[in-house]
Amino acid sequence: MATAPNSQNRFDALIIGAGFAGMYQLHLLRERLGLNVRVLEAGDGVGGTWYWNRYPGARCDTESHAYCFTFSKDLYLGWEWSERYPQQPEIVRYMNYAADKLDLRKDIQFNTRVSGAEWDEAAGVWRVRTEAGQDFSASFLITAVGCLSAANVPDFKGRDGFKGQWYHTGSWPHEGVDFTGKRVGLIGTGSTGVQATPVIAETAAHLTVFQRTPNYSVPAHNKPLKPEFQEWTKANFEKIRHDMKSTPAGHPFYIDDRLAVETPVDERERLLEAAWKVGGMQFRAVFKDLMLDVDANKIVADFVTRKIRETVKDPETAAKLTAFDHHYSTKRPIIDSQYFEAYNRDNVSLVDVKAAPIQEITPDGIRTADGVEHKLDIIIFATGYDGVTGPLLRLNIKGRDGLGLNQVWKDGPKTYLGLQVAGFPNLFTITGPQSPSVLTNMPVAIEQHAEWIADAIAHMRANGKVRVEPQADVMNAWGEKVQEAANATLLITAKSSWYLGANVPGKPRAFLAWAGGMARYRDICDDVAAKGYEGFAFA
Ligand code: NA7
Repeated sequence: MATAPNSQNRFDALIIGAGFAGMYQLHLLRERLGLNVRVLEAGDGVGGTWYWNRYPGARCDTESHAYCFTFSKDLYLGWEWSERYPQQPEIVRYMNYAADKLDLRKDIQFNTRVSGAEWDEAAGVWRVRTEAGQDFSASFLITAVGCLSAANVPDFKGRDGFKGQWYHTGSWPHEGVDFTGKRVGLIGTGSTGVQATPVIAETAAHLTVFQRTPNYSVPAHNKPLKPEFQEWTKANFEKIRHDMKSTPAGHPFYIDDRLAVETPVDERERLLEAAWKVGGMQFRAVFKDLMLDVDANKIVADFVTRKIRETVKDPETAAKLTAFDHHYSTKRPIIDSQYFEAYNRDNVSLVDVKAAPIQEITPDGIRTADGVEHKLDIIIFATGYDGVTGPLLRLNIKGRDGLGLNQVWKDGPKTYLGLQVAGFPNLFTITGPQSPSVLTNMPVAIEQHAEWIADAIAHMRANGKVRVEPQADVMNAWGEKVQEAANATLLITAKSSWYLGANVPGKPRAFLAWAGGMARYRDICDDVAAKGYEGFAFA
């Protein structure tokens, strides 16, 4: 029986966030289980990360036909993507389409930012507060806050005394920013900086990119989708869905079986050139040993480096852009549209802030350690996020006996399957730390988690259970498996990666995601459920 909502804002389940995760979880709990659910969302619309990330050039790196819900064929067939990689506005339109089609809005409370959540042991409910002072309670609390929603804004000396405007890309003004005639400084060359650079360069008087660590990037080869392709995706929905569920990263393509180290040089070159023409994330599928073997990785890294050097005309700039400190694809792989080409423009320059770090922000710009003051009208922080754990920690979650999540995670995240934490009954974390999350095509990871959570709650209700949390010892065992999975790949070698928490000063170093592949993870979770939710304690 579902609990009737009342004046105390009492629900069966509260979900925080109305991106892909919150939307699907709401749909499942409401339609499949008949629960009374409320979604609390800080923004005034659905979209999650895409609601906030409106910076110039914001675009998804997963191909559009695979960056969407696939739990419903009807939903899939009812939408048509226009480009190979969807731009931010198109994704938000898609999510509004899904929200309408599934009639989700009536159970989402917008403009509501959660400021704290505490488990009430006596009542067996979560008590949730909002910034506006509203109180809610629910048997289940499900976080759907995304992995990249807590902005990392470096606390540079003088930042607030800057006379111009500054923005973080993750909370971009909805009305946009006009760069015409402006001197723009962009700090950061991760996926965001790489996407924004060529677009800003088109209108700014001058764009200065401040690069700390260079990143490899391959061309996205974005293009409008032809009607024949759109028809093909509709006719092949089942196959696309099956492939997305069968591959390690949740994309609808398979990694080649060939080993780079065993492929003759000429053949290797031919394969790399062909993969370069395909571009995008699929480039990495060229060899099976790319992420496993340093020699194989070097073959691909050298190829990408050569391509960048061929593109960038100024040899000094090309050298700075290719002074890599990590193996190819061991930090979040980047795909671009004319990023390196942008450095051939007269109005774009690159400043190496590893050689001369940013010392302060002056009223007129940015001063680097070599004494140069770069005069600017606008500064853009494309400096990334306190990834994966950050969005959860800033919710101020307290479990049994007032135990803070920040205390349990002070040396890095501890979870069981990235889904639950001991001491925090009935709290589920969609795409939480130590689950595949950011190493996969997110909608695939989200659908799997939301379905597993709905099944677990259904199991509890069928068996008269009201509480679930992991047994204390299983978290350590899962943590070891997560570490082993990362150690088996080259991902663990990238010391400056946000996957390891290295980008946020003071953040404990721990590999934040399950690197053993989405398909294998799904099997592990299914197996746990089949064994009566092994490792979970019910009351
Ligand atoms: P990323 O990938 O974390 O990139 C942030 C960039 O900002 C990166 O180049 C950082 O250099 C740079 N950065 C961060 N702090 C500083 C300071 N203090 N000084 C100079 N430069 C700095 O974030 P994105 O937003 O690009 O991408 C996030 C994810 O969104 C992406 O991975 C996709 O999953 C989608 P660093 O490399 O740390 O030296």
